[in-house]
Amino acid sequence: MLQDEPGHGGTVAGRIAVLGALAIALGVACKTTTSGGNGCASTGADYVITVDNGVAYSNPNLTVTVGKRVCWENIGSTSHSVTSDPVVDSTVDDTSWHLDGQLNPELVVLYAKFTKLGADYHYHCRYHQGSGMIGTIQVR
Ligand SMILES: [Cu+2]
Repeated sequence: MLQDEPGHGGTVAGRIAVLGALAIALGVACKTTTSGGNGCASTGADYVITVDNGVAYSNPNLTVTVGKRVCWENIGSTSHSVTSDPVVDSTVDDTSWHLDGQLNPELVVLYAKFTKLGADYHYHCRYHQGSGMIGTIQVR
């Protein structure tokens, strides 16, 4: 399990940190690369979006209900990110949407604040946005 991996001491719960004064539920956790990636499974996420050595999220257009937890996991060896797009229209978008998670192969990114019914949460990869690596979470 995670706590046995050299160089990543501590418990899973200890590594899933709530960051920021606004209590945005962004967490990162180590995962065991030798087991094929159980990192997101260890977070209890409702949905898992994977990335690999390509330039696409596995499910770039995901629809969830309010309050679900989405976890991004890197199953390849190329670094990516999960980075929120700027909010364009505050009447339809969630102005609390701020996420910039580094998605290295040994990390997962968990976000659990999809709280605005009807909103679209747009995001991209900082490194591969120009290649079309974008995604949207729709809350319906
Ligand atoms: Cu990328």
